Amino acid sequence: MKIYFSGSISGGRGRQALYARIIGALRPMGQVLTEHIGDPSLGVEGESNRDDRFIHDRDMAWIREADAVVAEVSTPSLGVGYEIARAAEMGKPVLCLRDAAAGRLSAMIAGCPGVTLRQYESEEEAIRGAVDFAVLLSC
Ligand code: 6IA
Repeated sequence: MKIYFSGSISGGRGRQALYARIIGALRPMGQVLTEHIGDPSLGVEGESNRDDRFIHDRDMAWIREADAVVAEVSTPSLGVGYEIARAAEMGKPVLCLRDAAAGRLSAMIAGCPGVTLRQYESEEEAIRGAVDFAVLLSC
């Protein structure tokens, strides 16, 4: 199974360590196409050696190729919201993980049919949510 993990870059890298933990937990379930999202050396400037069009087209191709999208939505990010919307439109299963203590989630994500929203109280719960989703899809 190919999984597209979506997490904030320009929106802020405060949850990068959690992204890395989720990606690490998903890795045994298949191929995570976006390992770089968890990379601590990737800052808010993103991949500065790539131009925007390259990044957009590559990421869209990966979403098309993916069997599922797992998005961490606690840090507001235009790019994450865009990826969720495009994936939902393609009919891909989309899981959104959200820290229950984070600010209000946009109704455009919380109310999007085709998006499964899972709130978590701890990082362990977030990781379990991602793994349960992948297990369910691989059955
Ligand atoms: O709006 P954000 O940057 O927070 O959006 C993050 C999401 O969009 C992630 O899930 C990525 O898959 C994708 N994305 C957005 N920007 C980049 C990027 N560099 N590199 C890789 N993925 C990205 C931006 C580089 C630019 C500042 C020159």
